[in-house]
Amino acid sequence: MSPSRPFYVTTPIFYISGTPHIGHAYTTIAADVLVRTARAHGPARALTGTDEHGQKVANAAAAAGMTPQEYVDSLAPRWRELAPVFDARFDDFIRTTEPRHVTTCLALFDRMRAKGDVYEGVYEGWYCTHDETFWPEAKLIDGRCPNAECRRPVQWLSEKNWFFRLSKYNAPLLAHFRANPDFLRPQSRYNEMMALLEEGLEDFSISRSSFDWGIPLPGGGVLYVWYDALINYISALGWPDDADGLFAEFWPGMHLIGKEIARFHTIIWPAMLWSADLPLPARVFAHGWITGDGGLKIGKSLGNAMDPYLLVEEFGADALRYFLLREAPFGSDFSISVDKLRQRHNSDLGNDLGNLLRRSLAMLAKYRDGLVPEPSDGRVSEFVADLPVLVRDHVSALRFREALDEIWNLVALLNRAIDEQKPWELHKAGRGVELDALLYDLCEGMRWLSVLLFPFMPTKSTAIWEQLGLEGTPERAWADALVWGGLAAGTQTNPGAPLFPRIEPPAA
Ligand code: ME8
Repeated sequence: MSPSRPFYVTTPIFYISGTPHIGHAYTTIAADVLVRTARAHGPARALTGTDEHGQKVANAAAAAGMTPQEYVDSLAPRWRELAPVFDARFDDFIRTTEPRHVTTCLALFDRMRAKGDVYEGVYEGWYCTHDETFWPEAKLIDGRCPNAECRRPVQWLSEKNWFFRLSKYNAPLLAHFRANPDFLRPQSRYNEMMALLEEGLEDFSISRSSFDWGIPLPGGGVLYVWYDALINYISALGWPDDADGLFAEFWPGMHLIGKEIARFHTIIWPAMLWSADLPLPARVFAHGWITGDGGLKIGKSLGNAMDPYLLVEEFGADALRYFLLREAPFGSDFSISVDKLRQRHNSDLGNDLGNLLRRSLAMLAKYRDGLVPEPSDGRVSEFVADLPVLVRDHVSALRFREALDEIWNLVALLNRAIDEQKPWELHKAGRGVELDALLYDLCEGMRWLSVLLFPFMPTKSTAIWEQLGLEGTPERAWADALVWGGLAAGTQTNPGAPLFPRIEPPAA
């Protein structure tokens, strides 16, 4: 996220036949916070989308009595609406069944083949048709499928397929990892991938000939679904037909993924790009998992805390966004529960932030008819001087929690200023200059909060902006907006509804 380079972030493309849940929302929200922060500093772009090929999709379509295309078309809208529900704003949504994606996949395949990295071979092994999985001989149990819920007989299957010479990129990948420890974060995932690289990589099949729901290859067969899926990150930038456009501006980008797909993104995908003489992704961050409710009670009004739509209904998108990024370090697993969410909603958001706005604007209304006094240059201006850089650095390094901690230090400072300086006493004692200085600090401090919080809580930070009586929205270039004294004297504030009205637990 350097000021000189345009910023590009992607989420995984989600399996179209899956059900959107809180984990998908998590990656989507994190990508949105990243790109909103980046947009405050220069050109930035975010991509999400759907992964629509593969045998499972074909089977599900058949079961639903539809063609695969009809089936994926019927499911795409529910994934398209995922980001907007969480107030996440993506520049593009790619579907792997779109012609623009097919063109890019075939062009990449041709490049890799021309390089001598794609060759024909026989893909064979023990296959369980029910599970659609190849099993190594050593894994079979009494010659049957090792999946405890299946245990059906397996068959020897042999397919003529295209293979990618992944082994050729083993040494370059090792060197790349060693020279760029930040290529994959957090450290735990980096260590895991290093272990795989040290073990050695084998070539693997990048096409299938036993089914046909995929991108067809000229000589027969279809592309393997993961090979096809990874390419979405550059097909959405128009490579190769429009390689001088978005691709030239935004590639290489950064991939945000869950930890289970690190191997595809940091070993296979970079090798594919290398083979096609294209730049590797700039960075990959493999975040942790949201686990079940960890045995914690789920409120009666919510059947399932993992359903992100219900959570948004109950708490609003901004509170959910805040909770997910404040609750745990981004690389770690964590569990969520409605109780924890409610608690953070009521304390951090309602008491700390919401009451700060309410109290400050109420005092301004009472003592100064709601008009912002002359700018002061006191303690708060010194405190905030480094804040934009700190917050931006934390966000760029995916330390969302730490970024919010820094912002909350300002919230705490402003609340403390009220408690310690007691504006009601200043007023009673006729100490008007000090009262003006304090009221200005509070209003200007909240203007800063509104700008800094915009990437995390776009709707509520806009409400703060509006209650301060400001025009437009807090979506601004930080370099211009975060200058102390930006709030003009005489601005008529406009107190409104509480930001985060208290949410009571359901009656027992
Ligand atoms: O893997 N906690 O798609 P997918 C946190 N199509 N994040 C979670 C999560 C959880 N419990 N569950 C899912 C695929 N995610 C492929 C990707 S990319 C070229 C192809 C998030 O629908 C997380 O980002 O299974 C994870 O990597 C992704 O959803 C998996 O989504």
